[in-house]
Amino acid sequence: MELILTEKHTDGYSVNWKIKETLHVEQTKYQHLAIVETYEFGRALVLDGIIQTTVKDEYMYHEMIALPALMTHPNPQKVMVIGGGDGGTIREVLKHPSVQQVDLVEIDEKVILACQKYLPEISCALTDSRVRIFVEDGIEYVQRHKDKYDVILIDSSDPIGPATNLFHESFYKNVYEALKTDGIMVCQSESPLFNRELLGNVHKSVKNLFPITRTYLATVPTYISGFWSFTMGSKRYDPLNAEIPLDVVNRLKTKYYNADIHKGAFVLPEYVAELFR
Ligand code: AG3
Repeated sequence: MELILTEKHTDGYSVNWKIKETLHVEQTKYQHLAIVETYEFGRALVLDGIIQTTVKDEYMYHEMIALPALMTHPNPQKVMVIGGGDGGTIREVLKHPSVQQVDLVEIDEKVILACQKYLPEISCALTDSRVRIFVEDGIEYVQRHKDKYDVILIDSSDPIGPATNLFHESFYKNVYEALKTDGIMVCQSESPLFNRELLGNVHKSVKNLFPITRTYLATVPTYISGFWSFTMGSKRYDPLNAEIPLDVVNRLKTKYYNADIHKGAFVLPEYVAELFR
């Protein structure tokens, strides 16, 4: 019998994934969680029916949520990742030579446990001694920390379910305050084609708080529309002026990010640029 996962994006658009095997399924306190083995993209984490990451293309997303901010900041030492319980973002953060501590704040411990068991190539960095794991709501966690982090990365699922409030200006304000005076935040800000209003609102909210706001794009083939957006808020450093040290980039062993991508990712097609005018 053929196993199919139907990923429903809108009333008129779904994507069908042929599945070799379902490795894990559970209803957690927060969401429906599954780990499946797909034919085209290898193993995948699925939350509330939406593919969150696959072994074949995860590096495109994880490198691009983490490295532009880390390479913009001249000396990132203390980093927080909100969400991202699969560990992929943490793995990229830890590649940077100046990083000393990464705090992961993930609301759903079951995501961490399932990814540690079934997606070791993505979750491997979670056992690094520089990582501290807090199983907690990121909204509450940021409220208690002021002036502490160099970089904060918001690696959330879509703005439905447990991540809804991670897209609000009141949350970004707390993120702003948790950052040091020259800190940088990046949030994943969804598809620039399917979530236009949301992306426009995220950009506007970040711009209300941070002197430098930049949205950038990356291709992530398994996410809806293939293009994905990230929005950076920076208190001092502009990613467009970042001097990218080539010796550092080369040692990161990336498969997507490089110094040219760093510059090119911020070049926006008109259909995206017009959202911010
Ligand atoms: N975070 C972003 C997943 C968004 C997928 N949404 C969608 N396809 N509609 C994934 C977490 C990876 N660390």
